Amino acid sequence: MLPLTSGLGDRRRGGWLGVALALLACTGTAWAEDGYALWMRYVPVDATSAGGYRAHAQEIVAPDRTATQRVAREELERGLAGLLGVMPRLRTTLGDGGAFVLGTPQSSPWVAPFRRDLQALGDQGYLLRSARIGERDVIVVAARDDVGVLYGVFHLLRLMQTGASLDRLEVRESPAIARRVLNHWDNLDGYVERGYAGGSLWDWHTLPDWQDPRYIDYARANASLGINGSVLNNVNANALSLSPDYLRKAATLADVFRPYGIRVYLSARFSAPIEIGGLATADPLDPDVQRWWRKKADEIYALIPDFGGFLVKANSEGQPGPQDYGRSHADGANLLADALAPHGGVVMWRAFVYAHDVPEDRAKQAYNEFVGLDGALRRNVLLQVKNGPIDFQPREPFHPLFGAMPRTPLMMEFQITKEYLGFATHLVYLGPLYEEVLHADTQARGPDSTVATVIDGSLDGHALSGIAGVANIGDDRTWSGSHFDQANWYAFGRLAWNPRQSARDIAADWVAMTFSRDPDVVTPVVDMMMASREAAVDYMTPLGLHHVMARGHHYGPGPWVDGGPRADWTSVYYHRADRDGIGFDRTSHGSDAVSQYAPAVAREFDDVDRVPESLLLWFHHVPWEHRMASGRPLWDELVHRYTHGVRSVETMQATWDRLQGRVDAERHRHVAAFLRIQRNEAQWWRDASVAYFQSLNGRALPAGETPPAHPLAYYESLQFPFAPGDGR
Ligand code: BDP
Repeated sequence: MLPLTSGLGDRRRGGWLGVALALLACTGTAWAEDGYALWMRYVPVDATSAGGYRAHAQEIVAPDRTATQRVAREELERGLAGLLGVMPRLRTTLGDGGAFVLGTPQSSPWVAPFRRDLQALGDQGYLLRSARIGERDVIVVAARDDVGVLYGVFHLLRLMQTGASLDRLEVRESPAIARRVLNHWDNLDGYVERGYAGGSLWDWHTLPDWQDPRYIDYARANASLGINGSVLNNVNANALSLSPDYLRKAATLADVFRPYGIRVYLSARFSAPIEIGGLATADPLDPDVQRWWRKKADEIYALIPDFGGFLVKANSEGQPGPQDYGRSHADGANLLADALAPHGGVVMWRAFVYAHDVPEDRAKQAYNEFVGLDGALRRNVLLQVKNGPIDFQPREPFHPLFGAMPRTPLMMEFQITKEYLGFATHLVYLGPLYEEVLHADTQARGPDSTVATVIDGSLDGHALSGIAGVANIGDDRTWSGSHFDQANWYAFGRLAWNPRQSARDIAADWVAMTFSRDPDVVTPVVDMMMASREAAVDYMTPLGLHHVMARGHHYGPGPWVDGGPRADWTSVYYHRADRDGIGFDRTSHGSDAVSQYAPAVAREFDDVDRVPESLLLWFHHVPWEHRMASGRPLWDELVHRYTHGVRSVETMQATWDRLQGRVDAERHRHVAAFLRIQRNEAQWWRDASVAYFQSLNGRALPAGETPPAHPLAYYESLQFPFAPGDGR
């Protein structure tokens, strides 16, 4: 078997050889279905669809002057070779056959007539249209800029990969959010914090001299989704990443990514002026410090002219920051913003901040810290807010800062890597989680003030807008540590482009491109994916429970976690269970976190009869007898949910088993093995949690429920010193 998929995107293999290889790849047996190709497999389409597509595929009429123009054309060639087994003629003028016509009004005379149609599109938007030019039927991929054309090509390929018709084609797309960014929590030594997909993709040691072809495939995958930024290093940053040597390495990655419309950003360590600048302070009001950052920005832009900017974690979990000098987060953010502003860079300042001395319900702290800074941040600062007020839990209410800072562009931070959702071994499709948050109504300016309208800038009229996903990408052959985790990268990218899309539709596209277009595969797999997040919530943190994972590495259950350096790093702080009841009272009678939401939302969350049951224990401390909508007492309902979570995974296993023979054996086996792990770990979660809460309330199990397999002490004794991804 040929290792065909390695370095599939290596442009040095371009031209006829690349096409020949792609054709060979399509003959069937030579294709290694190891997941490397992601959703860009370009396997042959059925004969009927192919007939329709081939009519257009005699020529590609495209400009060939810029690197982006070239990669757009090459991607189309690669796609057509795989999907249809054809090698269209490449032309810069229109010939006499059916053609795909690519370009911008400036780069192509054939696209110039569409100038007016493109006016309504935003930057990077594109138009796909079937049109007649002279006597010829063509498919036009038109945009205002080259990157828009590249995005349009990927969209066109998606249509073909999913078997859509190209007749009467009329697609207009513009990104809703300007900065669509991956955050890599990659350390300079190659370790990925909260990474479950192997080591870092970036080989800092061999950069800048060696450019791993995989960097190109990474860029292709992101461009296929419209992701246009990459923060290369961990938010728990090492100042060395700003040193001349590492900047040269980053500049090389920027060079590789540039044709694909991806800008490089770096996480900046606030104390870098001390650590690599030799200054005695990093005080943001110190003129030497200000000068240092300005010079640093100049140095970066000399190497990376389109550098995106800095991401900063400051005064959070031990990271240095402006408060070390008695200054505010605004002072800190503005210091860096002023240094970047002359070059057009932005600061993405993280709101994931909670105090050292734990004075308050942790869920309230970021809001308290930042809400008063509205209007105090420079125009090139985005405040990057995690989706919920605690920390990437299987379910959280939306963060109360969304809608609360009208004068500040707020950026979303989602986690794609599944730190709290079973790592890469659990099949949990995050599309529904993202969708739930984006569609949540903050009610900040009345109804329909959804989180999506906050972050796309439309609610308060911000041109600067952004969304970040903490990447689940590593050097594992599958990129994401499992086949199904690729779907989370994919869904993040698609929703970043258009946060109003449905998670189900996105899943359907992904399955069709990744596994099979056969509806007998797509339908059950999509159903399985759509149910998977709720399954994980049920077996891990039902009814609004949160942060009950094992300490540190967060692998497996740890509802008993207590003691240690700070209360809000323990589980008992969050669930507050005892003999009589369970849940965190965040109502107006408790920590009053509810008051951080707009009044209509606050009233709903505050009222035990109106709060969604899925968030009950997030906002309320209730007795074990509390009557649930099902008619069951809370305790019975809790156990029922845990068990239901396990059963849901069994249903997923059964679905997957039935697909044997319809999905290639290589990936089928891999997924089946991971589902077995998930099934066993779901049972572990259920049993450990039931045993623990039962030890507090002394209640009998509801009728029909199986007792945990082991006594509580057994679950408490389990140790996993080498669980992956732990912070260090
Ligand atoms: C937590 C992670 C930790 C990160 C932190 C952050 O456990 O590794 O550094 O978030 O977002 O969820 O800064």
